[in-house]
Amino acid sequence: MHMNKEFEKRLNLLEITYRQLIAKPNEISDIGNGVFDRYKNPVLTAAHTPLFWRYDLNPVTNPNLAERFGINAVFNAGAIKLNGKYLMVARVEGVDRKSFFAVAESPNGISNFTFWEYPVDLPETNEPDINVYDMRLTAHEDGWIYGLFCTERRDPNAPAHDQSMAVAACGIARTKDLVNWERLPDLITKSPQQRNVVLHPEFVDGKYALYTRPQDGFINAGKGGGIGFGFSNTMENARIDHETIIDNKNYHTVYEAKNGQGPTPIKTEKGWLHLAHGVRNTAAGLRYVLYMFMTDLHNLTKVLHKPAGYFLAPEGEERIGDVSNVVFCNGWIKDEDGKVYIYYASSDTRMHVATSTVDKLIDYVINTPVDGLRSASSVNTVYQIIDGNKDALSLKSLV
Ligand code: M1P
Repeated sequence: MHMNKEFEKRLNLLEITYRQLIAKPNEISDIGNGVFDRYKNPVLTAAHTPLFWRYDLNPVTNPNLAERFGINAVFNAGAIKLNGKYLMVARVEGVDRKSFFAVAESPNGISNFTFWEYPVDLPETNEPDINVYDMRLTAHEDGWIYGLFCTERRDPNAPAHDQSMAVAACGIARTKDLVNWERLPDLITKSPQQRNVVLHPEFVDGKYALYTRPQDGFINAGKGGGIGFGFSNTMENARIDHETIIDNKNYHTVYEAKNGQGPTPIKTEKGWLHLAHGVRNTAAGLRYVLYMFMTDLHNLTKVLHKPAGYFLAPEGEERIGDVSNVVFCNGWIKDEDGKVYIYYASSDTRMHVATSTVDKLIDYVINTPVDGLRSASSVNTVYQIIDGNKDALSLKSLV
């Protein structure tokens, strides 16, 4: 096959750049806060998608080696460890704004993430999805790996002049290997909008337990917006008749406008560890941060501990992207040794990792002061720490 010089040069450069990116090591970025470590490089970006997805590599049909399928962003990934590999099921968004899912794997969880050859071939229901995104993976005790995601379709009641009104529902698919997926009917609840639905990994009294996020509008929470919880008898025709709000939005907090469950909670000896996102409105638009809480091992609706404020907020380049001032997490992996890999997206653009341990996260959730909901309470908390430190310092001088 004849390749013109320009084509050859361009292909060579593209391949070198891609290989360098995939081979790039990653390291902890700074001293951190004692709870988690951030890393210098994002772990997945649009540039990590294979060249053979984006380019027709045939010099006859594409002599200029022009990009044929542009990728805009890679973000909001579900995560799971399978057969010794750290896997993310990323939301890959094309320049056409449509998202789809694709699996990327890494040998160590912090670098060298490489996409599998093909994106996920997700079956559809009778009502085709317009856009799918934000998959949460749950290895359920029934033996399946479930992927719950948002399926978005135009609001059938939208007037012709409004081309942005949409309905978000929870799509459900299951797999054993992340290659072959079985699509199940969408979740039915009483809420007109559902996003951020997450399957609990264990049965509760023989039922499937799900975290939900009922909303009145597609963007605005309206009367909804908290993290809900409900039961379904089956996942083949999932239906929640009653949702209980276990963690509500709250005035003058980082989850004032709305919130949503992040990844599947992690079971610990002290309770279930939850990571969630909280949203508040500002003059510069919505600000998304991550926060944590812990629920009771036996009563999943009972919040035992909830630190004040955010756990992780956008920093540096994380603050800039397609939807700036956003961090979002729908995937984390707890390793056999207790290390936790938190995969979070910044500004709807790229994926990062932060690492911690189950012990550190338990300590964070239990021992960080709660939100007193008033400035005076915050001052009181600082006073307590200062006074406690006097004792600590005088003890130190005795050592
Ligand atoms: O743009 C920020 C996020 O907005 C939505 O989050 P929520 O469901 O809480 O409203 C989602 O579209 C999410 O994908 C996106 O990252």
